[in-house]
Amino acid sequence: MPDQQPRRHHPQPLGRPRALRLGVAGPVGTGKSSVLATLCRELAGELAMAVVTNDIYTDEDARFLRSAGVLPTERIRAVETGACPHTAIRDDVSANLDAVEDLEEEFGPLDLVLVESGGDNLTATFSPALADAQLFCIDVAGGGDVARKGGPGITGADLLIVNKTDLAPHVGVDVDTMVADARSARDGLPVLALSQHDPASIIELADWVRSVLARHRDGTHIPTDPGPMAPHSHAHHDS
Ligand SMILES: Nc1nc2c(ncn2[C@@H]2O[C@H](COP(=O)(O)OP(=O)(O)OP(=O)(O)O)[C@@H](O)[C@H]2O)c(=O)[nH]1
Ligand SMILES: [Mg+2]
Repeated sequence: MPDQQPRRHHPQPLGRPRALRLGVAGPVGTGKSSVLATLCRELAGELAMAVVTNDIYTDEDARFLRSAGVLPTERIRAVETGACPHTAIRDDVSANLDAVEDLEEEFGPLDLVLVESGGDNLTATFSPALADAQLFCIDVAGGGDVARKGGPGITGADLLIVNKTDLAPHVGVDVDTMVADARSARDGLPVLALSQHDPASIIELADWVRSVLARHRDGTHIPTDPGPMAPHSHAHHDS
């Protein structure tokens, strides 16, 4: 039986909007959890934060973040989607919304809740019902032509990260070309070349989040939908 409980709504203190919910999506292994860990390291000293991770069958991402020691462990919740990762961030976001609201109730008022999507393909995006803003991660190790392949995350996410730029020389990718390709696919939306080994890029990432949070607070940030994934079907195995 699906849970029929009515959705709970937790009032915020007067004059304070609820936490900014920032989604992080992108293909498997592109560095989403590392981006979350970095944002916690950079921002937890100034913002009240919590994290929700999504894995298909495990809570591996949550365990990675807990062991990184970047936030108190109880502020990191795992949603086990048990299905295509995009389903839980796009089609039926109730498990994720419950996790976010539970964290807000227990530890609120919060400033920022980060939600990591399970690693999927190039077409997964967050529903605006779950994420106020979303960033999409691709990495140089996936090949220099990934940025040209498009898809709603690459073209429409609030921020596109071209990640692991430190690896570019080792995989024969020219970062400037990859970033230029990404920019031309995005019609003016921002692109960030990021590496865990490049402190300046980490500062830019944290500043971007601060700027979205400021716009969320003053009411000028309008959540936008990068668009749905391509039509697809799920195989059903009854036996
Ligand atoms: N060289 C390099 N490696 C990185 C960087 N960021 C992440 N990695 C490595 O890339 C691998 C995958 O990183 P994760 O952060 O787990 O990636 P993910 O997207 O969360 O992976 P899934 O949740 O499994 O889809 C790990 O071995 C990280 O250490 C980076 O900037 N440079
Ligand atoms: Mg991860």
